[in-house]
Amino acid sequence: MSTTAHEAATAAASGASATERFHTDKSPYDAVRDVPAERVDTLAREVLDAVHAVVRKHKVTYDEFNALKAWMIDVGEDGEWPLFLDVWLEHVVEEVNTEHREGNKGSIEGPYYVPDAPEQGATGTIPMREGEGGTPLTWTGRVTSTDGSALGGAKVELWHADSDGFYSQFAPGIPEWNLRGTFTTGDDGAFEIHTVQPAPYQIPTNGSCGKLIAAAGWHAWRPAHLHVKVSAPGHELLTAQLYFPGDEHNDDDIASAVKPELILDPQTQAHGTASVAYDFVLDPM
Ligand code: MBD
Ligand code: FE
Repeated sequence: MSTTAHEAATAAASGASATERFHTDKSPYDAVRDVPAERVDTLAREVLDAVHAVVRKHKVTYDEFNALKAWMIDVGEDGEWPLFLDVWLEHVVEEVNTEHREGNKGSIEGPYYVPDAPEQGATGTIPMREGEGGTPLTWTGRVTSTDGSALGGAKVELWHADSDGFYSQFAPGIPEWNLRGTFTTGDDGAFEIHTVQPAPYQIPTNGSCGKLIAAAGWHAWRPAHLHVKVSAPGHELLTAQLYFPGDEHNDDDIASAVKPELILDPQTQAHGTASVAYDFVLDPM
């Protein structure tokens, strides 16, 4: 895919927007203020030990060390630390924090979640533009607890890229809440969501993460995906992504965030639309 001027501007902006968003939505230092020094010491020391081992093993040169410094400065200036960490680290953090669960498998949040997307009820259409691109998709499902009981009033927050691979609030010229909505299950735990299928997604290639990808000879693709957060009182928050069968990047995701349990089985309907059933099972706290 060639990169047009519009796409370049968009990609550069999305990294910096993710940094701004992180500063406004999260209080990361509040969250870690109570981490004991002993724990910080262990983690920081073992990370450094692991890096030292790589330097020794590969006899890293001063040119390489200075290239790393320059690149890390760029990542900060580009605002791409959220992107870098979510693409190359978050999947393991997600893994170790959810391995006890009996309910649904989850996946990483990524850099583009925004809380408080507009409420659409149990059955509704996600906010979208007139003539929004992409195959229309009807998704029916239920939210239950691990004991099988229906979770009425559960929230299903859905956000995803448009058919050009862009996220509202992180790319210019898209209405604020486009393809972002909050659905609330009925008493039976059921929901019905109308949206469009997103396109495969290329992480921004013109910033410092893109420089790393190009320098290493990697690719920048994620398979097409729907992001969700599913929550209900007394239950652990589920953050997940859902994927589409046959996507060539399901086995080769730059963010390593695909699990077989998260691949949908959509059925093509008359008029080329698609429908899919996918339920969520939440673990009690
Ligand atoms: C995305 O859309 C995404 O979901 C992740 C994990 C990283 C970069 C862009
Ligand atoms: Fe995404």
